[in-house]
Amino acid sequence: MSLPISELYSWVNQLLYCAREDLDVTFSQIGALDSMKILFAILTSVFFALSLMGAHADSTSHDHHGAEKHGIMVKDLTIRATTPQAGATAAYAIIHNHSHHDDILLGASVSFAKKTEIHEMALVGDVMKMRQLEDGIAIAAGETIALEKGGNHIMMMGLSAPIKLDNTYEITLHFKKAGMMTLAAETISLAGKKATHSHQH
Ligand SMILES: [Cu+2]
Repeated sequence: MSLPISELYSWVNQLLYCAREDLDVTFSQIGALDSMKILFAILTSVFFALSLMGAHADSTSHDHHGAEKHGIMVKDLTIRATTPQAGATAAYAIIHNHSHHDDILLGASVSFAKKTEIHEMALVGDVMKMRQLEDGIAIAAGETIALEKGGNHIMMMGLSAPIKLDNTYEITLHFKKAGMMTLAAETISLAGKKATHSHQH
């Protein structure tokens, strides 16, 4: 969108003409100073609108297992390799809300599992159990959340095949404001598995 100044100025004059018709004031009563003020106000709002359009442009950038969209930065997306028998696995990431408004990680989806959920770990009696976070995970403006071993995580159940170290897996994260983000996850080994929960769904 670009409007020549002359066009804007004739638009302002048109507005002033209408104002004169409606309010029965003469052009000279409105005065050159006021018309300059109106022109300045219009130019300001045009530039403001343009800068908003720029800020909200879909500026998705990709790097290694990370991406940014609408100010949501995802880093270190990893998925855990499985044994041939395992029917489920977990994925982890660091998510930073770089934007000026709160967002929510509503869920995730993958093509290689029947069901993908956001889980939390909770102490039930003296046993750590995981359960679904139905409302997702809120990420306030400026806040960083970690999906990590022993904490909140992305859970994929009903795997169509074991997760292998040398394969690449794409995970789509669903954010309330930022929308969908699809990233390639780094596959991590089963080593250190004792730090994770048992998969009993
Ligand atoms: Cu889980």
